[in-house]
Amino acid sequence: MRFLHTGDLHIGKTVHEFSMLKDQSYILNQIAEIAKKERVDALLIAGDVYDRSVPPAEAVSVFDAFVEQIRNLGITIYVISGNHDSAERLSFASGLLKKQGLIIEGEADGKARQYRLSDETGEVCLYLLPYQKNTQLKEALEAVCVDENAVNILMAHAFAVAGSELPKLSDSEVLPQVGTVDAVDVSLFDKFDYTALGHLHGAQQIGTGAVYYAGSPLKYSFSECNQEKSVWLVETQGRNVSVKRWPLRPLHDMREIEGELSVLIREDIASLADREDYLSVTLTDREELLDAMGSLRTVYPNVMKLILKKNLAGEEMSWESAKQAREKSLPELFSEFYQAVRGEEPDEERLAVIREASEKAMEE
Ligand SMILES: [Mn+2]
Repeated sequence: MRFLHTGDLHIGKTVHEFSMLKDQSYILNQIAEIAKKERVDALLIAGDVYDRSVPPAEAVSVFDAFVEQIRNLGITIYVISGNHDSAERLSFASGLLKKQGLIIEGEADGKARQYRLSDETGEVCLYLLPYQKNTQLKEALEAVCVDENAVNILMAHAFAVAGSELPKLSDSEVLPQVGTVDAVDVSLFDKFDYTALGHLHGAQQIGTGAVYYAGSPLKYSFSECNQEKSVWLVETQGRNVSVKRWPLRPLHDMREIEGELSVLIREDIASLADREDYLSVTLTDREELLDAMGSLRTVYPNVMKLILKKNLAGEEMSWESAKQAREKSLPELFSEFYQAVRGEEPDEERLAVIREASEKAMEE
């Protein structure tokens, strides 16, 4: 049998105030294309369907269109809740939907739900474990009695590590834990032939067994700039399991660029890559810039983040100059500030107002 493993869709997420809905629709469509091309039997969605427990209406519509598209291909869908989902809301009408080939396991009750699938290639036992506390998760896993005559596949939403080795982490995961204290060890999954995990946003294998994170289908933070997003194609044949990576191509990629404003907005520079990519721009200019974001966005409409290199740590005022600043009078400091912001000396009228205010302050 053939499965497609994805997760951490985070439908409805905004990144630096940009809605990702169009990008999400686009990438879900691509996942449906892959599912169709590979003629998979089932789609596994390993939690964090939505970004919030109360998703915006548009996000629900996007997911609704996606499940319909997949079901129209005759593919069964298995979904578990992640830490971002509301288990109850996600489970709405799940009893009815089950009969329609959309299986949603939202509510954690310390037990793994078991589904049995079979065709001419053999039997598969699928265990679904919605997001829950580690103690419950461990108990549920220990209680699972795998079928030695079938391929045993587990789907869970958890933070798994192999020994003391820290997995690849991203900024968009919002992990409440630090280090590996709250993680579960990968050895817990030893009895399964494939473990389809959700929670971490970088696609990766944990340890040396068949334990895989699908990762989010899109880059949701600049810490994921260099990740390649993908889905896993899992094929079972008798008691054997093979895993293949299918890369995803986003509508807009996420990149970081750095340089002087005047250079970055040059036509020959901007045309080197897709200018509609989501960008984090670091400007190296030393002088003050008026409306740098506005200038950048005329060339790169999707600038998400602007960093001024001269404001970065290491360029802070030294103790010497801080002391000098303290010894300066208020009108002197105002003149310097005005000069820095406006590029010219303040006029006499403005200075008079500051002098007056300064003298008043001294009197009090
Ligand atoms: Mn997630």
